Amino acid sequence: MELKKSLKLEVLGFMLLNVFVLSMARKTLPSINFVLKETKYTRLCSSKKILTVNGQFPGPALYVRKGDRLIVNVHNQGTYNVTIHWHGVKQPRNPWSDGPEYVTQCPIKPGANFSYEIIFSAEEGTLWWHAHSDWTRATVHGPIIVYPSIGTTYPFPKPHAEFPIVLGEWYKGDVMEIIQSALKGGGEPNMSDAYTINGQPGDLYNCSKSGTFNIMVDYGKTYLLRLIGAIMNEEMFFAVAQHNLTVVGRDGAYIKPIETDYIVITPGQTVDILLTANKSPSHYYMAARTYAGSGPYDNTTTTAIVKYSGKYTAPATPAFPSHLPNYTDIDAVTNFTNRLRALANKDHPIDVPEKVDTRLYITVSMGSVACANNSCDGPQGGKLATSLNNVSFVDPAVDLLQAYYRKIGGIFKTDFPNVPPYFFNFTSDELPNNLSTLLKATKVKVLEFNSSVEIVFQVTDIYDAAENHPMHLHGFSFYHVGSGFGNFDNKTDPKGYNLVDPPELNTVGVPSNGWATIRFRANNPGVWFMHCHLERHASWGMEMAFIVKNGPTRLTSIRRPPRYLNPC
Ligand SMILES: *[C@@H]1O[C@H](CO)[C@@H](O)[C@H](O)[C@H]1NC(C)=O
Ligand SMILES: *[C@@H]1O[C@H](CO)[C@@H](O)[C@H](O)[C@H]1NC(C)=O
Ligand SMILES: *[C@@H]1O[C@H](CO)[C@@H](O)[C@H](O)[C@H]1NC(C)=O
Ligand SMILES: *[C@@H]1O[C@H](CO)[C@@H](O)[C@H](O)[C@H]1NC(C)=O
Ligand SMILES: *[C@@H]1O[C@H](CO)[C@@H](O)[C@H](O)[C@H]1NC(C)=O
Ligand SMILES: *[C@@H]1O[C@H](CO)[C@@H](O)[C@H](O)[C@H]1NC(C)=O
Ligand SMILES: *[C@@H]1O[C@H](CO)[C@@H](O)[C@H](O)[C@H]1NC(C)=O
Ligand SMILES: *[C@@H]1O[C@H](CO)[C@@H](O)[C@H](O)[C@H]1NC(C)=O
Ligand SMILES: *[C@@H]1O[C@H](CO)[C@@H](O)[C@H](O)[C@H]1NC(C)=O
Ligand SMILES: *[C@@H]1O[C@H](CO)[C@@H](O)[C@H](O)[C@H]1NC(C)=O
Ligand SMILES: *[C@@H]1O[C@H](CO)[C@@H](O)[C@H](O)[C@H]1NC(C)=O
Ligand SMILES: *[C@@H]1O[C@H](CO)[C@@H](O)[C@H](O)[C@H]1NC(C)=O
Ligand SMILES: [Cu+2]
Repeated sequence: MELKKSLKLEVLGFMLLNVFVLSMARKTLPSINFVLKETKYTRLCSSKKILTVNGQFPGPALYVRKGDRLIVNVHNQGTYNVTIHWHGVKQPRNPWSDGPEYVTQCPIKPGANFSYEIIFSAEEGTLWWHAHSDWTRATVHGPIIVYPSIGTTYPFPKPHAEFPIVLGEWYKGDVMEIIQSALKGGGEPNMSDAYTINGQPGDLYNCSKSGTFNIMVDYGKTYLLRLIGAIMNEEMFFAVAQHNLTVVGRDGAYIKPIETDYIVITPGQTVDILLTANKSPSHYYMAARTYAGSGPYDNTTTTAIVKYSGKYTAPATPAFPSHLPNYTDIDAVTNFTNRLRALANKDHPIDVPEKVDTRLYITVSMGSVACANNSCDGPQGGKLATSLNNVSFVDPAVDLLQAYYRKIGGIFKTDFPNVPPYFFNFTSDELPNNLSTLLKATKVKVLEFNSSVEIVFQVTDIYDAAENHPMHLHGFSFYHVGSGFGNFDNKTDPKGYNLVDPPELNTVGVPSNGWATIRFRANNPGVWFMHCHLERHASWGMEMAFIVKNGPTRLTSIRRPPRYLNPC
């Protein structure tokens, strides 16, 4: 079959690379180019160069159908190392194209290239792609829209039209400098200066009015908003003035519809929302602001406008969503999260492991490392760090996948602990600082092929880290079977698990001062990263990787590597 042309369409402010792929046997896969380059953008009254894909911010949307495959040729014409991750795409047997640097590949250096083969399988709904190298993802990201396969349709009435809504974060400074200088000094990185909806901060910031993103709607019609959490460091609340929202999907899987007047989205998550235009024709703001724990946060609010078609006098200022929860409204987070249920019907069955082969209890912690003469900017003059079960991930010299596949010794250890090395009252208000020391190392957990795995994430309150940690697993989706506050109790808490219709996710918000349990079947051989999707936490080491062993046959084993791999 011949290469499908990349149709360029200007739709909704996105240059869409339209890659509808035919689901049939083929010799040549459809392919498109991603050219990474520095591009000048003006926001908040100032201009700067940002790293983009094909000059676009947010980057181009990929449109596919369930089960498709496609090639993305990435050419790095920028000045930083880069890799691209296809967030939420399971990539069966194909960790080679997953993307996290030093985990499944070495970086694509400036001037170099790499071809990713993206293999879709069970995913249906909204996903996204983003850079997975330092903080380049701040500007290098875009939607992935997975339509139902031919002959099937949505489990809800077909929407009249759809809009990707990418929530992002804008820094006046250079993002790479911000994280590099924070890592050097040991303190917190600079806060962002704005949040964005499809690249635009909106009317509540200076110099933004002309560029505010808007959607046109017809009275009586229903629209699908595909909300993407491309934010760097904060969870967000989102709402539309005077309109209720019906949530129908999360992370590329359907859920039982929920009617709500606000939603919560963490970095890494996606939410599919139906919006019915049934209010008086006018202009209405959609708005997003952060749910923040302790500490300083960017308290600005990003907006876009829902505009009804037809003749009417629009207000000078659109109505603002009065139900948008306030910054510290933890009940609003819990109430929303606890309502999510997998659709779990005949056409969209789920398969929650009931028996568990491998159980992990993982503490999610802040911490620090000592600095000569206590001269750094972190607590007690040390450097801020983070850990999972007290291990703070250190990038290896060669990517883990290559080291594993080619049996290169000395790159990683396989003794990532199954339980925290030390039990204490993890969520106590007063934790001694001597708990904050952690171990810097490159450790993985090896899983037997097809074993069923349960992970309980337990947040600790070291350094009073009252934050929700969005934990993201590559290579799988998992079932979120339960969560709660305080210390996980392994006798009573499992009794409350939902094993009937838990939501199927790739990123779970672990509540601050609490825990969350996930289950999945390790049926995808490869090397798969797991990390907090708050970018500063990941930079400080809140990361680990699984190695899932091959199964008994060729079709249950890792595919052969692509012909060209970037060297380290
Ligand atoms: C990609 O990089 C390889 C290795 O440097 C090179 O051989 C190849 O020509 C490059 N391809 C393109 C399209 O630039
Ligand atoms: C961080 O913020 C401080 C204070 O506004 C500023 O002086 C500094 O240049 C910023 N750092 C970077 C890397 O942008
Ligand atoms: C916008 O600019 C004005 C005038 O320079 C300033 O007083 C105001 O604080 C700015 N507002 C924001 C949100 O930055
Ligand atoms: C909107 O949803 C909320 C939460 O489910 C509900 O309490 C409220 O009645 C709904 N409002 C309208 C106008 O339907
Ligand atoms: C936002 O934070 C700034 C300090 O960074 C503070 O001056 C301002 O009052 C805060 N605004 C709101 C609405 O909380
Ligand atoms: C929202 O939260 C901020 C910070 O906690 C507080 O200062 C403000 O009064 C709150 N606003 C409302 C409307 O509750
Ligand atoms: C959360 O739910 C509880 C119990 O239903 C209710 O009392 C509370 O008002 C809700 N809070 C928010 C912020 O929705
Ligand atoms: C630490 O302090 C000692 C004595 O004041 C000094 O000699 C040494 O150079 C300092 N080291 C660093 C890394 O600043
Ligand atoms: C753990 O600490 C919390 C908060 O300080 C406290 O409420 C709880 O009782 C403690 N649990 C135990 C078992 O001591
Ligand atoms: C973490 O590991 C470090 C280094 O091995 C050790 O000193 C510390 O006590 C451990 N902390 C906890 C909370 O397990
Ligand atoms: C349950 O937790 C306790 C510590 O709170 C631990 O000693 C025990 O081994 C755990 N049991 C299981 C089955 O994991
Ligand atoms: C870019 O990647 C190469 C290969 O791993 C590495 O040697 C180099 O240090 C990286 N550059 C930066 C700035 O991280
Ligand atoms: Cu985190």
